[in-house]
Amino acid sequence: MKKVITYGTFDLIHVGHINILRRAKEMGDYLIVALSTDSFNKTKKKKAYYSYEERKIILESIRYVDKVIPEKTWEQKIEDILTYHIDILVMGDDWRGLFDYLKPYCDVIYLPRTQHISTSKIKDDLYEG
Ligand code: C2G
Repeated sequence: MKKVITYGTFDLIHVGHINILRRAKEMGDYLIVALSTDSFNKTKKKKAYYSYEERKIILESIRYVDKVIPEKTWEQKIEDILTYHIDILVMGDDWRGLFDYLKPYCDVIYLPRTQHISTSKIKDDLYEG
């Protein structure tokens, strides 16, 4: 069984998130999403609209997602890859190169981001009313 992992905040789920989850799942048989906790979001200077628990419920309802684990630190990725026997790490290409240090442990693939959509764009568009 080929196991894939991806990391993120996944707040206000949108088509860009679904596209990365679908493509990540298509690369294997089992997809784990390491979901940024509310406190880890603080270190990322992000404030999610939905709490970790709400974002977890939403992700677990998506057909491509097989398991959701908490992302608490930048440093947990090697341990996650070893613990869950991960074959492929998939991220959007805004992260290109930043996870290459994981190549000794698993394949690292960066996929093109979905254009013209982001959680911050949604917030900005709503704010403009
Ligand atoms: N994404 C995408 N297209 C978009 C928006 C997001 O492909 N239009 C991808 C991102 O590249 C990322 C994933 O969706 O791979 C989740 O995006 P975020 O929730 O913004 O996650 P991020 O803050 O990038 O967290 O340790 C890694 C970090 O936790 C990644």
